[in-house]
Amino acid sequence: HFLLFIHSYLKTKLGCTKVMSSVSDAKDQTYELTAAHLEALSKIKTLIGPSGYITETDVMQPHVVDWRGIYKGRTELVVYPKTTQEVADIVKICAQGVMPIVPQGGNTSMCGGSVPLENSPSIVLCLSRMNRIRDFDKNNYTMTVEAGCILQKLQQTASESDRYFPLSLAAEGSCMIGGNLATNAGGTNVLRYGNARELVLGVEVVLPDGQILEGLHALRKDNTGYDLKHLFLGSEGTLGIITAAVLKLFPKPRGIYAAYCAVSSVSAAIELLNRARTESGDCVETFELISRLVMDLVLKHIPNSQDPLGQRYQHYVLLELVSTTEDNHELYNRFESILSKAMEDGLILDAALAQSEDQRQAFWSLRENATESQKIEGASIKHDISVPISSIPSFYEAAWDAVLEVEPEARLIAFGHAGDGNLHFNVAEPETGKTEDFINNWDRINEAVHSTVHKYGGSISAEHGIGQLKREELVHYKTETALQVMQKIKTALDPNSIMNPGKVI
Ligand code: FAD
Ligand code: 2HG
Ligand code: ZN
Repeated sequence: HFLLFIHSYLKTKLGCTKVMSSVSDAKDQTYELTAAHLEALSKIKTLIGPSGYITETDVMQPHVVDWRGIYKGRTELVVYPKTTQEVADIVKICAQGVMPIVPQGGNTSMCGGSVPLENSPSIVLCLSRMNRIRDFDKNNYTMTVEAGCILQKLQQTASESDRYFPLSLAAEGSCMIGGNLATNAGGTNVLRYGNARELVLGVEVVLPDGQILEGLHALRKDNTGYDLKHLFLGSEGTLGIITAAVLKLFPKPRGIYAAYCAVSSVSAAIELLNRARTESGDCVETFELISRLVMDLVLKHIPNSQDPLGQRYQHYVLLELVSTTEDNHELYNRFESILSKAMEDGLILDAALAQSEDQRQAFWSLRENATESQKIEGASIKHDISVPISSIPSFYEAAWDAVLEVEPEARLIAFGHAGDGNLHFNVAEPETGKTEDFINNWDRINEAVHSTVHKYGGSISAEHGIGQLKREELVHYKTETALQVMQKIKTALDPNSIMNPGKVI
């Protein structure tokens, strides 16, 4: 029911989704294909051959519906190129026929960026078959990979050669590196290693006219003019298609220690972060805040989940320290003393320090299943926000007060990367189930959270991007000048707007 209301809400508001009807229903088609479109489709089919594309509506379904089940688009064809040259040839055909292209990786976007619109023609270009590791240079601490490599596979490849690729997020088993780079993904290790943008030395991109921009440089220093790769990192497929990238690797950690801590308040959590960073010699790899409702949902919906602490608390932190040296007892002992001191000082109310890899994984399962369990509970109005780390406690309070003014019975599902100043400040409908009223308040709830974010100098999209979900809101929170510069870049590279139209700007 919740999704049904979201569909109808978005349909009324944006005119771009369907209310539970089949996307294949021809009579619902709201656009017509031109002769140029038909020619482009036919040329793509001939170029790639029958094993490289699909057109059957039911088989294409997973490519046109987003992970959250909010956006349902339609497409004429899904194509799976195997090489950069094939991508370039497809894009050239599309440029000639002015046929829009939606680049797609694992389709785990949180903001409807990876699925086509419902009311305009497009093809989906899925990178999943471009999944080779082209080069692994252990001594240069780099690997050159194709866009369709699954993130988890890249982490494993690095690890097998005693190296570390630190990008990590709950969707890592299905998201692809091209999608990670196109969204400048964050995840749980940003505090120590930076977000996806900071893990890239070079990219290869197919531009909207079909030219290949060769930029697979494995250099840590290169100041030869504008650094073009940054245009494409975080551009959500609106400026070109990333086909390959050179990724930075790091020494593999020798010891990882995880603690699940109940903290006395959000501000105690931030004080704990400060202490952990300074007192560990800046060895904090992860600092994730988890509110009680998140724990409740995971315990309710995810089999075999267990609360590591005996009692209920309001806020938790999953804190990890890493050591890159073999002898890591010293760090473990320091971790224990940081925790006991924080307990003496009332910052921590209770804590469990993982004694085995299984225990550590069990802690992570509580955190990583936050999104999945929310989905099972009935979706929520998500706010992927960031503010300066020091402002998190006062932001948290102010934003929640503002939401309660709109919907006094709303439930707060707050969690995420507090160590980066990034919270998933998600608002769930009241338990009493006034779904329709709640959804009708969508704009007001967004406004309550986002205007508070703005007041604290924050961002309305810390890591998920803009996609379709926040496109309308972006104009309220970016300056006129910034929007103009973005538009100029878009027009310069993609004058016919064939790259992922209807997304970002
Ligand atoms: P897709 O969803 O397929 O695409 C995302 C965007 O990139 C789209 O706009 C698409 O058009 C574009 N794109 C895809 N591939 C290319 C390409 N090769 N070239 C150009 N454009 C391309 N995100 C975070 O940042 N941090 C998290 O912690 C996090 N956790 C998540 C947890 C769960 C359970 C889920 C479902 C999602 C999570 N996400 C998170 C969001 C999502 O996983 C990331 O945005 C991810 O980087 C998207 O990768 P993907 O391969 O699925 O890309
Ligand atoms: C995470 O950190 C993701 O797990 C998803 O960014 C956040 O569900 C969400 O809002
Ligand atoms: Zn996140």
